[in-house]
Amino acid sequence: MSLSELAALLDAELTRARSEVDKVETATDLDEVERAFLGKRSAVATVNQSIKDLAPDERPRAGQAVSSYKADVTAVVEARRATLGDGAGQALDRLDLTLPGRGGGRGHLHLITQVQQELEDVFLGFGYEVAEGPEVETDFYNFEALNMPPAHPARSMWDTLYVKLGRPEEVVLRTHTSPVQIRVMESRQPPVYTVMPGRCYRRDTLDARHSPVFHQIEGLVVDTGITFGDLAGTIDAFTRAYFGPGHTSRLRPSYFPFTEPSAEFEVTCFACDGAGCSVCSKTGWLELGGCGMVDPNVFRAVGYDSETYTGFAFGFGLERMAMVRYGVEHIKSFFENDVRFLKQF
Ligand code: FA5
Repeated sequence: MSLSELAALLDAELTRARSEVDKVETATDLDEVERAFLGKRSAVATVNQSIKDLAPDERPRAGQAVSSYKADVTAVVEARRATLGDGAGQALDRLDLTLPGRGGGRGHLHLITQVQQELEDVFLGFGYEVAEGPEVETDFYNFEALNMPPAHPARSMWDTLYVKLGRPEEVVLRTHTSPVQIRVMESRQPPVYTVMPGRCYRRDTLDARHSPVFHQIEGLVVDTGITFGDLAGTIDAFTRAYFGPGHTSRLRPSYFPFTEPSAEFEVTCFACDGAGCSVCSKTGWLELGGCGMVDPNVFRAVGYDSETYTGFAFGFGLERMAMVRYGVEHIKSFFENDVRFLKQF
């Protein structure tokens, strides 16, 4: 190819490029035209290859012709690209809003919520109702009505967090769900068969079994002729319904100001099967909660006739239940919100 042929070819290509660029309607088509006139398989690429065959004194002019062709085609393409927009509009035009969405990875209820709902179901099956009460309580409901007048030494059983409201030490973050017992009894006359789940707060240092925030489920039964045998039978039925036949439980004598007699409810440690380990403080048993026969003073505080009615109450820790049932070794796992832990349940 001579220098003049080369120049004529590039002129013709530039004219063709202008007309093709004028016709395009989309950014994709424009990309294609650009490739056709400037890419590896374009006429200018062939021309470029043939420059070496020209006489040495012609080569610089041929090089200039190629450069000027490339600059002209690029300018034409860029001008058209500007009128077509930056491509975002094109992409938007192609967005099909009728397509189904991508899977959103839906979550599920937290393990403690699942445990709470399952326990509610067990007790609903026994004929109980479910009630709730406030997490910020007055001293009256958290302590006084539960047979702990001001300065009663038994208050020290609970490391309490006070709220700056009312008189000093009048408002507390409830240390247990037992104040809901009082609220339920104030609102109605016996018979009462109720469970009361909820969050509790104590100034407890975090360890494998204790957290400053945790959950309990309270139970209260008040009727005529209720005995400690009914309490023991209920706990036994509940243990079998919830943990299954492989678990044994025991009631160990204890003390609570609002029940008399009182007991601790314990199950065999899941981590060592009763042999004794760090999870159960080497006792082989894990304490799940307290229980007992409602003290007549509590009935008096709510205006129930303690000569006619007897009853029992219990309060269990939900995190402890979940630890036993699912083999969770540290209570902090429930609060860290590590998805790798949460999604297992
Ligand atoms: C009580 O809170 C009583 N109100 C229980 C009760 C109710 C007794 C009705 C009699 C009649 P206690 O302080 O032992 O008792 O707590 C009960 C359970 O709550 C414990 O066995 C444990 O399972 C759970 N619990 C208590 N403190 C914590 C904590 N810091 N972290 C996790 N769980 C806890």
